[in-house]
Amino acid sequence: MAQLIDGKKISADIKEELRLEVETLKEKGVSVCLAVVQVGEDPASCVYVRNKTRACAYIGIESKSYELPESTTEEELEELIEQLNQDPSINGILVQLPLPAHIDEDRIINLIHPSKDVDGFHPINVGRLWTGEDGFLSCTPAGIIQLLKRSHITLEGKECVIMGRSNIVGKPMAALLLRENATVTIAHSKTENLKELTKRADILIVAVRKPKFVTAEYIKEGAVVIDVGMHRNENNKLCGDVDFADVEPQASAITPVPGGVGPMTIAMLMENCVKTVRE
Ligand code: BQF
Repeated sequence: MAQLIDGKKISADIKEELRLEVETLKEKGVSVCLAVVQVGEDPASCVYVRNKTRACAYIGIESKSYELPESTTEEELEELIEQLNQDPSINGILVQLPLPAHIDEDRIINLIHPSKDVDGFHPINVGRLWTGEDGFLSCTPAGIIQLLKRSHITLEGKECVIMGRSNIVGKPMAALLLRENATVTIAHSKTENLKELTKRADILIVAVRKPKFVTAEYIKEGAVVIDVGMHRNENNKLCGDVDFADVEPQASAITPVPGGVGPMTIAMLMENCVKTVRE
């Protein structure tokens, strides 16, 4: 039986630590405010935004919601971002992705001031990550590092394989694992002999955006398996990129979906929000 890595519990621990820190900050007259910007009403995005504003409320972070219609132009969104950049009462800016197809995501990300970039997507923060300077970390990879550390899984010298090369998960995940002295390989859709590669992994991070893509054949006996996927099946049930029932007997530790990486993404967003006001 594999150890179940409980993201719900670990994220609750982190949120409790942050709640106490925010309480102390309030006594010193310091408050935190997050601007949450959503364009359109994609149902999944609505759930994610609600998770984020709820977490803010729990921790004592103020949140201001900006719900814009699907028809919002890029110029209108840019104007809002610039206004939030200038507003000293706003500490962090979160623009929920994906944006509608007529808006250039990269342009918007580049516009958010790096000091308010709590998603850690701005190229300045990406550069800081790769050079080892202090900055905002991409929430999902940062959450995965916390999951592993707080589960007492050592990273130093371990062979880590990341499946997926996105700017949001795969690439920053590689940087963070390197920082922990792991040996890192990124596999992607063009990788040859994929299973041979993934079977070498002591720690396999799966972010391929394909439901139940990874089966036992991809896994070395005793590997740690981290599932970043988030899909809804025919019965509206959540599942990941990993076929959990098939892989679990082969793994030494594994994250469930839901209750694995997802809650950690939210916890690390909260961490970044608090970081905006730390000394
Ligand atoms: C859980 C996200 C894909 C694309 C854009 C808790 C979340 C999810 C699951 C959540 C995600 C996924 C978020 C659980 C935010 C994670 O209990 O398992 C929380 O809210 N997430 C997002 O903002 O954008 C996404 C996945």
